[in-house]
Amino acid sequence: MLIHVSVYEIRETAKDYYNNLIEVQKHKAKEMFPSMDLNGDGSVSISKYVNFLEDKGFKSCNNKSFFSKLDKNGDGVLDFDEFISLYYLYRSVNIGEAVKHLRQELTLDN
Ligand SMILES: [Ca+2]
Repeated sequence: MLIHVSVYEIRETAKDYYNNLIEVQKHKAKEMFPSMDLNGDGSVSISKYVNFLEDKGFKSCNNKSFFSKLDKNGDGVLDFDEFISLYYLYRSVNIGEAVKHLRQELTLDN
């Protein structure tokens, strides 16, 4: 059975996921954001994003297309809200599946 997961659905799921986290886990998410936001300007640029994911071994999603998908308002950086989607994918046991679906969607877009 093929379940198509759009970026929109991932964002919505990620939001619910985050809202349902206990405080300790929310704190962890808030701690992870500055680890990507190295100059502390409150946002994550494409280069910070790519370096971070490469560092963590996520080679399949450290590219500009994937970044653009997460960058909801299209301003070229990820703010904390947009970062939540990435955090969700990062924490999800189904990250492999999610990435596969996103890649399919990227292919369709092109
Ligand atoms: Ca943005």
